[in-house]
Amino acid sequence: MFCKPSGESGIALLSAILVLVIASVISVSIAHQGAFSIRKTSRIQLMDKARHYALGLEDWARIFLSKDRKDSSVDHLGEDWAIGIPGLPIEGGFLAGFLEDEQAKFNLNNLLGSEESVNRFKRLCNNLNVDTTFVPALLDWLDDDFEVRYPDGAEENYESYRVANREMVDVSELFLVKNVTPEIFQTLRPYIAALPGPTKLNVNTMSETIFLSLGDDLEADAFIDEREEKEFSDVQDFIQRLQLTLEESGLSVSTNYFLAHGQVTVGEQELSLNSLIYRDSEGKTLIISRTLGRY
Ligand SMILES: [Ca+2]
Ligand SMILES: [Ca+2]
Repeated sequence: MFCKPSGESGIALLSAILVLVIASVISVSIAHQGAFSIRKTSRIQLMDKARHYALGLEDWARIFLSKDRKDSSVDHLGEDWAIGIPGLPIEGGFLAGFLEDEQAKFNLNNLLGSEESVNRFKRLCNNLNVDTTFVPALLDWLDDDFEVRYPDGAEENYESYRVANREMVDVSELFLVKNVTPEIFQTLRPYIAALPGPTKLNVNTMSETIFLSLGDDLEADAFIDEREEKEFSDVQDFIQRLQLTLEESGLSVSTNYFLAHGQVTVGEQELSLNSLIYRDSEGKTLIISRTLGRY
């Protein structure tokens, strides 16, 4: 869904940058290990090579995002960063990757910031037929006090539970919250994020489901049609073109947090990469978290 081509020039540029990054990855890899034939290398060497490629993909993502911020301050799905790499042959295998806008999703850490965020989250749950009984326990999990919210909250007194009493670092923490079933977690998973501090939702990248959580009686078709016509230049543009009457707080047309996904196969070795990247208003990037694992 994030692989929208935005024209040949974008793809050509993307490939050119990727080739440069991969070339540097290979030279680092060779410098580390000495030149070797792929057939003669051990499993560990192949895995090491796969890791270099995965980190190369991450570098590529950072370069790309940095360039994107210098080009414009608006982020939308027609931009080059949203194209993705469906599968590029490399020596002994292939690599693939794509970037996901984490501000297209509901940030669970926004819940303590405003009543409006709680309303949006409950609306999201209702629209997905998810029972909201767990929401007070989630707020207790996040807030830094030990006062149980009535009637379904949960602090230290709940079974063998240890509440975090701080922001979530990863959405998987939701799974630990009282009254969150595996079904609830799986249903919400595609629509939620755990980002540091309060963040805004990007109206240019959010899904229909997230759009519908912004207010009652909204029309998703009109939203998608209007956005495909042209991305929203600012929040006012979004409100006016769709003739909306809703709470404007917490909305934006640009993004600071992206999730880079990568898959690398070298010989028998397969490696996945998930890196949360922060990009500031000048285009400087920072890796917030990184998971490298076999898939
Ligand atoms: Ca952009
Ligand atoms: Ca608490």
